[in-house]
Amino acid sequence: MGDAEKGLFSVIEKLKGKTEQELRIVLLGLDNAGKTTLLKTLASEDVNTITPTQGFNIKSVTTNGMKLNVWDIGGQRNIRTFWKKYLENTDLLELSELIDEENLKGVPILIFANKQDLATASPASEIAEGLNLHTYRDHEWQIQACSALTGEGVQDGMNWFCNSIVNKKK
Ligand SMILES: Nc1nc2c(ncn2[C@@H]2O[C@H](COP(=O)(O)OP(=O)(O)OP(=O)(O)O)[C@@H](O)[C@H]2O)c(=O)[nH]1
Ligand SMILES: [Mg+2]
Repeated sequence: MGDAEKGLFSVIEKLKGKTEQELRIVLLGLDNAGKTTLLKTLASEDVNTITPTQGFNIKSVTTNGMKLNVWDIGGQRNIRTFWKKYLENTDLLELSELIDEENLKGVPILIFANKQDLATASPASEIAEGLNLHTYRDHEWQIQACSALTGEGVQDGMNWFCNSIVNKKK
């Protein structure tokens, strides 16, 4: 392929928005849960100047040889009605409420039990029980204790996700 063709090829791939190793992740959760902090930690950015998200943020991060396009959608009540709009072609969803969405068939679910650096944080096991995760039969799921602020547990969660995608493709 010549340079011009390569350039065109990469533009087409970008327009298609998805190559084999490029995945789309949607991060959902209540306001103040720490989604934007998590996203910034994943992207190795400063987490000290974050304000509530009024719409959404998108960042691309590369991990485990995969390009992850992560959508971080504001969790305030008035924004939650728009969540479903973001769910087409999604490779990962965080949040149980939308589990039966047709667009999310077979999508693995990773739940971050965030803020574990706080003494008052609920343990992951309690959250798993509260969300009835054991009743989910149609999605692979995992709960990961983490602190988006310190980064602890964040990479473990992403490793699980990347492995589950790789295993699905086998
Ligand atoms: N102690 C502690 N605080 C955290 C952690 N993650 C986020 N926070 C704090 O929680 C607050 C809310 O974090 P955000 O990342 O803005 O939360 P969000 O889920 O994006 O909120 P919305 O955009 O409103 O949906 C901020 O003050 C963060 O510093 C964590 O792991 N530990
Ligand atoms: Mg936010």
